[in-house]
Amino acid sequence: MKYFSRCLTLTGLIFSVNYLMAQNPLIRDQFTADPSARVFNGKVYLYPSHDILATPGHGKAGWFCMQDYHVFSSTNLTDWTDHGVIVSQNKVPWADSAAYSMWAPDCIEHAGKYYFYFPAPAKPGGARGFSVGVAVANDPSGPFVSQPSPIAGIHGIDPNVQIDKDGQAYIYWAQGNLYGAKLKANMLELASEPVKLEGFPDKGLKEGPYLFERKGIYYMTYPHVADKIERLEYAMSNNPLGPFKYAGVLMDESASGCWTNHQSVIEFKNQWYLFYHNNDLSPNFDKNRSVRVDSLFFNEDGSIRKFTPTLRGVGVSNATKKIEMDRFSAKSPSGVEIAFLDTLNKFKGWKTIFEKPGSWIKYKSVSFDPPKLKYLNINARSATGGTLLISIEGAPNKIMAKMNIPKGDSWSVSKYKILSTTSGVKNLILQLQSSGNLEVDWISFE
Ligand code: FUB
Repeated sequence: MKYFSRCLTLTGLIFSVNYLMAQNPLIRDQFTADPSARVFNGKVYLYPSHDILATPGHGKAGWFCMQDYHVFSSTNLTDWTDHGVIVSQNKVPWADSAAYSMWAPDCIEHAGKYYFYFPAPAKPGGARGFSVGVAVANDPSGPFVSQPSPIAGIHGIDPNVQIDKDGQAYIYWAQGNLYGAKLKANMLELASEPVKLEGFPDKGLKEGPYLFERKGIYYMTYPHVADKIERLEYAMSNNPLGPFKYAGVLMDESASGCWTNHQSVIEFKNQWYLFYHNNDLSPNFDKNRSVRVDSLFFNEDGSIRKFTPTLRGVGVSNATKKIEMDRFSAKSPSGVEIAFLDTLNKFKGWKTIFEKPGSWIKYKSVSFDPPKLKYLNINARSATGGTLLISIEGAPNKIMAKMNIPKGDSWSVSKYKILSTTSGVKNLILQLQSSGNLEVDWISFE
């Protein structure tokens, strides 16, 4: 896990602020799902669900279990700050504090205030099923104060709120199908009767609506169970409440078999991004999920290019920080495996295992700033001993460093002299030159 934290003491309260540095998944010290990403004041804010494992008396074993929400922020999509808990089930006046069902949320800014929308079951005696509540803050990272009651007229999950160019706010939610309504200017009450949104496949569960507008087109994105598990689809319209026209599959069912997916789309510094989730840190239990982000691209006609999830994710990695080659951009078809560093504590992350001479792994977009770095550090171990080479894509014969990893059981950090210095943003290739079995945790330059 690559993060450090500090504690701030303010009027007797302890606020913990964690700084996380990661590719996909983005957050590595807890489970995160259902990402709603937003750009506020030039920063990206991430409002995910917070999956935990149910324990006796706390949630239902084998099912989704969530008791609160954190918010994270980033200026570069690579380094994320955890601002801590913003809303929890025992601080919402109307919510059942024994339900552990704080499902997919959203947040939006209106007139200088931040409105956080979240689904939760009401206290016994209240509405059945899920209601949608609102908590309000003066800052995107909180503190958020929950409204005394949920929004009247909404029964369902996965709220999503968008404000149109004319200032009219819309709220969307799911209850098997997708629904929408106008919101009043106070952002707390419906201004129109809910309507079932039209234009989506009739069969199969649809949930997680997330609407965005680009060049006058309203894109409704949503997870849909077309076969056995969810995939991401989208539909287009020239009206925020539709009717929509089904436009295709955005992202296929996950290769890992994670049953759910859930998305949000933002434009940040002239690039579009899709946030989604997978079960990277919990391969055997898909209700403990992790948020990811990758770039999203549009075709000339406004349709969205089908999306391929990656481990490398987005952003430029600085060469002087720890680079995890296991979050690779590409690798040789055989001879390289990715595995957990510690199967008993998956939050420790992954390692790359090289097993075949010539096998390689590529990691894109590393910034050599300052340029002409002189040394490479590698945290590695090898049961056999062996030699690794590192080079820059496009210059295979110009070896940056040759690393003779000695035989041994323990992880150790070794320093090697750079043979050929570089500058700018480069794609790195790490390759096993010799035979043997070599494991690499991270590399960094100095
Ligand atoms: O996280 C609980 C539920 O799983 C969400 O509300 C759905 O969108 C699905 O991701």
